[in-house]
Amino acid sequence: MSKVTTLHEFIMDRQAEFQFSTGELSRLLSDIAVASKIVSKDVRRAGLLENFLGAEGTTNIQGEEQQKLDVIADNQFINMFQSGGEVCGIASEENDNFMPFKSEFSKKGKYVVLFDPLDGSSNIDVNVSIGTIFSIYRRVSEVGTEATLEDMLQAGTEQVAAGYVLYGSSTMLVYTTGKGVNGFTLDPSIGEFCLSHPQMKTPDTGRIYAMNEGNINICESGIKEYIETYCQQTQPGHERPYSGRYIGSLVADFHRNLIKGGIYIYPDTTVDPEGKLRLLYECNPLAFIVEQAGGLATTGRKRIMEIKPERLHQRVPYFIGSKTMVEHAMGFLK
Ligand code: P6P
Repeated sequence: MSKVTTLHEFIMDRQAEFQFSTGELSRLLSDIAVASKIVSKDVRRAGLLENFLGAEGTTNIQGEEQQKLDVIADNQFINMFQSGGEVCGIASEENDNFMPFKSEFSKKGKYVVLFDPLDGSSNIDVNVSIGTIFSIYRRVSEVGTEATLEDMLQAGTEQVAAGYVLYGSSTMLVYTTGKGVNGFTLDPSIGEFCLSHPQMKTPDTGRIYAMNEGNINICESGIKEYIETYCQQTQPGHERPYSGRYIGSLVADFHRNLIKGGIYIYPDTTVDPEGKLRLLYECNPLAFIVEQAGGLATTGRKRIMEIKPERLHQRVPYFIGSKTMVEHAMGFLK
C-alpha cells in the first residue's frame, strides 16, 4: 500500500521551495486546512442543526441574502487568521470593508488573505456542493502597522498562494504556491487532508461548457453565437455536441472542468454590467490555479491576473478553463 502523504507533511516537505520559506506561509496554509475541516464538519451536519440552515436575516454588500452557514464559515476563517499570527488583515465576500487586525501580535503578520468563505451558499439548503476560495498576498504595507486597503488591492499576479476547498461528495482542498497544483482529499477517519491529486494539469481542451444559459439573451451576441453555433452543434469527428453542465457553484463547476477539461463562462450582462463574479476572492485565486494547471482565465478580452483592482468587491466577466476552449470562445467576441 503506497504511503499516504498528509497536507501537513506535503507543506513541510516543500517549504524550502518557497522564496520566503521562513515557515510562516506553511503555518498559514495549515491554519486554512484546519479551518476548512471545521467548516466541512458544519456543512455536513447543517441539515441536522436548525440554527445552521436558512437565512441569517441579513444581506451582504453584494446585496445577497446571507445564509447562516455563510456567517459561520466567515467567522471561522477570521478567527483562525486572527489567532495564527501570520495574517495582518483580510477581505471577505461577507464583509463590507477589509478588516485590518488590531492586535500588536497580528500587525506583525506578513500576509493578507482575501476569501469567499462559502461560495454557492444559495445551494446549502438543497444539498448541492459548495466551496471556499482563498487568495494569499504578502502585505505591501510596513510590518508592525495595520493592514491597508493597498494590501488588498494587488493584481492577481502578486498572489503567493491560492486555493479552494470543495465540500462535495468528499471534501477536497486544492492549492498552489506557484509550483504546480496539488489536491488533497479529507479522510474523515483520521481527520487529515491526504494527497490524492498530485501535480494537477487540466486538459488543453474538453467537451463541457458551464454557463447559466438563462443569461444567453442578455449578454453579448458573440457568446450566444459560440454556445448555439458551436457548443450545441455536433462537430466533425464527434457523435454529439458538447455537454452543458452548470451546478450554480463556481468551485464545483471549476473543479469538474479542471479535471475533465471544459470552460466556465459568466459574462457581463444587462443585469450585471461588470459581470457577477468578484475579482479578488473568486476570479483571481481560481485563475492562479488554472494557469498553474496549464489553463487560461480571462475577462473574454484580457488576462484576469493582470487586472489592477480598484475596488474590494469589484466584479469582472469570467472565462476560465481549458486553454484552447477559452481562446476559441474569445474568438467569438466582437
Ligand atoms: P447564477 C454563487 O452565487 C456564484 O457566485 C457562483 O458560485 C456561481 O457559479 C454563480 O454565482 C451562480 O450565479 O446567476 O447563475 O445563479
